[in-house]
Amino acid sequence: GAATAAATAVVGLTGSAALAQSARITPTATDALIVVDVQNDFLPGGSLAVPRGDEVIAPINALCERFTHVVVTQDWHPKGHMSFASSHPGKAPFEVITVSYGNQVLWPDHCIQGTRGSALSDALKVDKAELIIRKGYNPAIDSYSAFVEADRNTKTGLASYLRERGIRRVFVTGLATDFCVGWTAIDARQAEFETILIEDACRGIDTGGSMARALAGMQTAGVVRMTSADIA
Ligand code: VGL
Ligand code: ZN
Repeated sequence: GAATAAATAVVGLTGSAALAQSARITPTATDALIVVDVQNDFLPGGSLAVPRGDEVIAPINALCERFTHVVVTQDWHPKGHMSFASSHPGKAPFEVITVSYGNQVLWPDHCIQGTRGSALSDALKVDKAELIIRKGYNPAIDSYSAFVEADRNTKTGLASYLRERGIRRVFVTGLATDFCVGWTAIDARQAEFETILIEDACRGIDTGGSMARALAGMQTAGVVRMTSADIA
């Protein structure tokens, strides 16, 4: 029906998977909202614009009011970063290459430290955020996840930060579902946080089957899917 179609449009689900059961949750002091990469370059007009990426802003702003603890992430690359196609002569954006830690998608230049494109959207109202964690600053390693860089070894410190602050459950939102949001959610599970993906507060890029892979990976990792209507 229409509800299923809407859910499918958001995260690319089909059939009964889109109707995964959920119960209402009231955020407590041991919960954190994680707002991933709502930066100008990932929004309409940006260099790596996520389709309908701007649609995450209203639900995230509303969620922010309901949570005591809010953490924001920023993709934060130096000029000439290895994830940029422009750093690999003859390569084009969205091609995939093999690097020391496995496959690397090549991207248009984006989120270069200190540029307008790397700034959080002006429309994002997350003033109460207690931490802004930056990632992807290592010139030779990409980092989709806010917990562990793409070498799957270098930690950002976020898990320890959250644990020291008594957080046990995280709610993940932002851009893009199939890259930074998905990897962040999977690594949150890896670090033993209860993890909820808020579907209407995410949008994906979907290149080379990335959306299906990310959703399967999240399911395997035990990420629960809800919508912001489930957060009372
Ligand atoms: C992202 C591609 C490259 C993201 C970051 O925020 O999902 N995607 N860098
Ligand atoms: Zn990036």
